[in-house]
Amino acid sequence: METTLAIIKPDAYKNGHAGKIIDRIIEEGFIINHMKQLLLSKKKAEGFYEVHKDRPFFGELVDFMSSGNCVVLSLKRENAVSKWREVIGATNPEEADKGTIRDLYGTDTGNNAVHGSDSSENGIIESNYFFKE
Ligand code: FUP
Repeated sequence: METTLAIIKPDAYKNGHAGKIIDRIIEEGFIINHMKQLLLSKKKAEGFYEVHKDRPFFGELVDFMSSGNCVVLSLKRENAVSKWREVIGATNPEEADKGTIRDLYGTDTGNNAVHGSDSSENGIIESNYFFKE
Protein backbone atom coordinates (compact mmCIF):
# COMPACT_ATOMS: atom_id res chain seq x y z
CA MET A 1 0.00 0.00 0.00
CA GLU A 2 1.05 3.57 -0.69
CA THR A 3 1.22 6.44 1.82
CA THR A 4 -0.05 9.97 1.31
CA LEU A 5 -0.25 12.93 3.64
CA ALA A 6 -3.53 14.79 4.01
CA ILE A 7 -3.96 18.06 5.87
CA ILE A 8 -7.31 19.54 6.79
CA LYS A 9 -6.29 23.19 6.52
CA PRO A 10 -7.27 26.03 8.89
CA ASP A 11 -10.14 27.28 6.66
CA ALA A 12 -11.88 23.90 6.59
CA TYR A 13 -11.22 23.36 10.30
CA LYS A 14 -12.60 26.82 11.26
CA ASN A 15 -15.67 26.29 9.09
CA GLY A 16 -16.48 23.04 10.90
CA HIS A 17 -15.73 20.63 8.05
CA ALA A 18 -13.08 18.45 9.68
CA GLY A 19 -15.49 15.69 10.70
CA LYS A 20 -17.08 15.46 7.25
CA ILE A 21 -13.66 15.31 5.59
CA ILE A 22 -12.53 12.52 7.93
CA ASP A 23 -15.75 10.60 7.13
CA ARG A 24 -15.01 11.01 3.42
CA ILE A 25 -11.45 9.74 3.91
CA ILE A 26 -12.84 6.55 5.48
CA GLU A 27 -15.62 6.16 2.88
CA GLU A 28 -13.02 6.39 0.10
CA GLY A 29 -11.20 3.37 1.53
CA PHE A 30 -8.18 4.98 3.18
CA ILE A 31 -6.67 3.63 6.36
CA ILE A 32 -5.77 6.38 8.83
CA ASN A 33 -2.31 5.35 9.93
CA HIS A 34 -1.62 8.47 12.04
CA MET A 35 -3.73 11.53 12.81
CA LYS A 36 -3.24 14.62 14.96
CA GLN A 37 -4.63 18.08 15.44
CA LEU A 38 -2.07 20.84 15.64
CA LEU A 39 -1.41 24.54 15.27
CA LEU A 40 1.54 24.83 12.91
CA SER A 41 4.32 27.24 13.86
CA LYS A 42 5.50 29.53 11.06
CA LYS A 43 8.76 27.58 11.04
CA LYS A 44 6.99 24.23 10.61
CA ALA A 45 4.77 25.64 7.84
CA GLU A 46 7.79 27.18 6.08
CA GLY A 47 9.61 23.85 6.21
CA PHE A 48 6.61 21.98 4.85
CA TYR A 49 6.21 24.29 1.85
CA GLU A 50 9.93 24.86 1.30
CA VAL A 51 9.63 23.99 -2.42
CA HIS A 52 7.51 27.13 -2.81
CA LYS A 53 9.84 29.45 -0.87
CA ASP A 54 10.67 31.63 -3.89
CA ARG A 55 7.07 31.92 -5.09
CA PRO A 56 5.21 35.21 -4.57
CA PHE A 57 2.46 33.54 -2.53
CA PHE A 58 4.84 31.89 -0.03
CA GLY A 59 4.38 34.43 2.81
CA GLU A 60 0.62 34.35 2.53
CA LEU A 61 0.64 30.55 2.39
CA VAL A 62 2.73 30.27 5.56
CA ASP A 63 0.57 32.84 7.39
CA PHE A 64 -2.57 30.97 6.38
CA MET A 65 -1.25 27.53 7.34
CA SER A 66 -0.23 28.80 10.78
CA SER A 67 -3.42 30.83 11.34
CA GLY A 68 -5.43 28.14 13.12
CA ASN A 69 -5.75 24.46 13.89
CA CYS A 70 -5.13 21.83 11.23
CA VAL A 71 -5.69 18.08 11.27
CA VAL A 72 -2.79 16.16 9.75
CA LEU A 73 -3.35 12.57 8.60
CA SER A 74 -1.02 9.95 7.22
CA LEU A 75 -3.16 7.74 4.99
CA LYS A 76 -2.60 4.34 3.44
CA ARG A 77 -4.39 2.75 0.51
CA GLU A 78 -3.64 1.25 -2.87
CA ASN A 79 -2.72 4.16 -5.13
CA ALA A 80 -3.20 6.50 -2.15
CA VAL A 81 -1.51 9.51 -3.79
CA SER A 82 -3.53 9.58 -7.01
CA LYS A 83 -6.76 8.51 -5.28
CA TRP A 84 -6.50 11.27 -2.66
CA ARG A 85 -5.75 13.87 -5.34
CA GLU A 86 -8.83 12.67 -7.24
CA VAL A 87 -10.97 12.99 -4.08
CA ILE A 88 -9.69 16.50 -3.24
CA GLY A 89 -9.84 17.98 -6.77
CA ALA A 90 -7.85 20.78 -8.44
CA THR A 91 -5.74 23.25 -6.43
CA ASN A 92 -8.14 26.06 -7.34
CA PRO A 93 -11.58 25.12 -5.93
CA GLU A 94 -13.25 26.94 -8.83
CA GLU A 95 -11.66 24.39 -11.18
CA ALA A 96 -12.24 21.36 -8.94
CA ASP A 97 -14.63 18.68 -10.17
CA LYS A 98 -18.08 18.68 -8.61
CA GLY A 99 -18.26 16.78 -5.34
CA THR A 100 -14.53 16.87 -4.67
CA ILE A 101 -13.46 18.15 -1.25
CA ARG A 102 -12.06 21.41 -2.63
CA ASP A 103 -15.26 21.96 -4.61
CA LEU A 104 -17.38 21.34 -1.51
CA TYR A 105 -15.32 23.12 1.15
CA GLY A 106 -12.66 25.29 -0.54
CA THR A 107 -12.97 29.01 -1.29
CA ASP A 108 -10.03 29.95 -3.50
CA THR A 109 -6.51 28.76 -4.37
CA GLY A 110 -5.12 29.97 -1.05
CA ASN A 111 -8.04 28.74 1.06
CA ASN A 112 -8.50 25.35 -0.54
CA ALA A 113 -9.48 23.23 2.46
CA VAL A 114 -7.03 20.34 2.16
CA HIS A 115 -3.54 19.24 1.18
CA GLY A 116 -2.51 16.10 -0.66
CA SER A 117 0.96 14.78 -1.47
CA ASP A 118 1.92 14.91 -5.16
CA SER A 119 4.03 11.73 -5.41
CA SER A 120 4.69 8.45 -3.66
CA GLU A 121 8.12 9.70 -2.47
CA ASN A 122 6.63 12.91 -1.11
CA GLY A 123 3.86 10.98 0.62
CA ILE A 124 6.51 9.29 2.75
CA ILE A 125 8.68 12.40 3.20
CA GLU A 126 5.67 14.50 4.24
CA SER A 127 4.32 11.83 6.61
CA ASN A 128 7.73 11.63 8.26
CA TYR A 129 7.78 15.44 8.56
CA PHE A 130 4.83 15.23 10.96
CA PHE A 131 4.90 11.75 12.44
CA LYS A 132 8.53 10.71 12.81
CA GLU A 133 9.82 13.28 15.25
P1 FUP B 1 -1.49 21.31 -4.40
O1 FUP B 1 -0.46 20.25 -4.67
O2 FUP B 1 -2.77 21.11 -5.15
O3 FUP B 1 -1.71 21.55 -2.93
O4 FUP B 1 -0.89 22.67 -5.00
P2 FUP B 1 0.58 23.28 -4.98
O5 FUP B 1 1.60 22.36 -4.39
O6 FUP B 1 0.82 23.85 -6.35
O7 FUP B 1 0.42 24.52 -3.99
C1 FUP B 1 0.48 24.35 -2.61
C2 FUP B 1 -0.36 25.40 -1.96
O8 FUP B 1 0.14 26.71 -2.28
C3 FUP B 1 -1.79 25.40 -2.43
F1 FUP B 1 -2.53 24.50 -1.80
C4 FUP B 1 -2.22 26.82 -2.19
C5 FUP B 1 -0.95 27.62 -2.37
N1 FUP B 1 -0.90 28.30 -3.68
C6 FUP B 1 -1.28 29.64 -3.72
O9 FUP B 1 -1.67 30.21 -2.70
N2 FUP B 1 -1.23 30.28 -4.93
C7 FUP B 1 -0.82 29.68 -6.07
O10 FUP B 1 -0.79 30.32 -7.14
C8 FUP B 1 -0.44 28.31 -6.00
C9 FUP B 1 -0.50 27.66 -4.79
